[in-house]
Amino acid sequence: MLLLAGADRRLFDMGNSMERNAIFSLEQTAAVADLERRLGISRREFLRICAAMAATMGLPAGAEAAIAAAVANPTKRPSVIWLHFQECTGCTESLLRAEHPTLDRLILDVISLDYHETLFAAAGHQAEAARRAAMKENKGKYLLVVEGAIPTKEKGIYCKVGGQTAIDMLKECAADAAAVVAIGSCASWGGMPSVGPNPTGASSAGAVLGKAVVTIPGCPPNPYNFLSTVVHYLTFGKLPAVDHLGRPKFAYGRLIHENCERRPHFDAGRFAGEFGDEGHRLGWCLYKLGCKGPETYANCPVIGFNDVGEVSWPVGCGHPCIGCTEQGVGFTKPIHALAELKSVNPPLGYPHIHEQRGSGATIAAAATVGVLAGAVAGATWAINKNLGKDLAVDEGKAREEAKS
Ligand code: FSX
Ligand code: SF4
Ligand code: F3S
Repeated sequence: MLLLAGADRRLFDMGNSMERNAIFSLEQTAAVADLERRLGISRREFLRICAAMAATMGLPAGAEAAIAAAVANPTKRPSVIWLHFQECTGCTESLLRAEHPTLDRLILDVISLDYHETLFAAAGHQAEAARRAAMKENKGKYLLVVEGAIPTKEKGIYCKVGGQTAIDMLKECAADAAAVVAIGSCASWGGMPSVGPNPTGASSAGAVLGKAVVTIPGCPPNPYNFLSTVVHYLTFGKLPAVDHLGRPKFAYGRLIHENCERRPHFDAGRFAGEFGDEGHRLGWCLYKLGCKGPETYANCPVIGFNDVGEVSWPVGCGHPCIGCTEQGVGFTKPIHALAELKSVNPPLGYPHIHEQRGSGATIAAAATVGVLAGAVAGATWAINKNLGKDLAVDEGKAREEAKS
């Protein structure tokens, strides 16, 4: 997993030995031993996941230990009420289908999931009674997670659960919640159901509540971003810093285009012209196939999806980004339309002049740009990812030069 590779490095690189000792001494505690039993993962793997989350969120060194201590403590689990409205349930599916065997277990371990329509064994009045009981018991303390858009036309009759409209249920549940998290593009900004002609008046959780909520857009969103957000809340008692759209900055602070492994091809003018052509097979930039990476804010290239290696995200697999996180782009602009180039920020690193694959980054360039732009996690990842390739290219070149 990309994240875990970065986490190993983070654990190894922790400059301060006190910080290193803090996290490694946790390894011996009963709480972590118990977690090992509950989740069926090794202590070391658990600590690596905590380090990965700290790196993803761009937290300072030492945060790993705080995260590990909070996650290992089962008494701290926040109650979560999870609502489903107008959607495909892909948000929950992506969370449960995470290939890494620990991710779904970890998410379900760090929260107390007290109401979730698709995962509940209970049904009907029993389920609704459980929701109300959990809300009463955890008044003012539970996290409300909203998945799916909320239809607002005709007083909301297009979506009812237990005889209650989505509008009423959302308002009732939000009234006593400590925080509201909209998961997926549907709940974040309306998503696919809200794109014209929108016969049901599908709207976002924030618009229906008339207040800002934390949003984790994506169709589906990356479960790591949800997990990291919840773990931040669990560890520090507050949600992570967000942008003007309520998106955690650690995940949506940069354009996909800024971290894309194909960016050097973009800069060098090497584009795939059509699916299956030579440029496409060589892994060149997908801009001319309609890639929306230049106008989409998300960390997909940095953390990838699931556990299948470096290319586990749309562009990595050879498909243009459709901008699923971004209102006005995803499901709105035609897939083949050229993206708007939002910024001329340089990428996190440049390929060497001799390099044909265009995947390299010098440590200095990546680190400098990363630190300056506050994207240490992305830069670290870019260095880790490109370093091996760079070295391989450099070594190959050196061998050739030695021969001649
Ligand atoms: Fe589906 Fe979620 Fe898309 Fe929407 O994800 S994956 S339609 S964002 O609300 O279930
Ligand atoms: Fe990557 Fe797309 Fe940008 Fe090309 S246009 S560099 S494929 S994000
Ligand atoms: Fe969505 Fe684009 Fe990421 S389509 S999953 S924002 S690469």
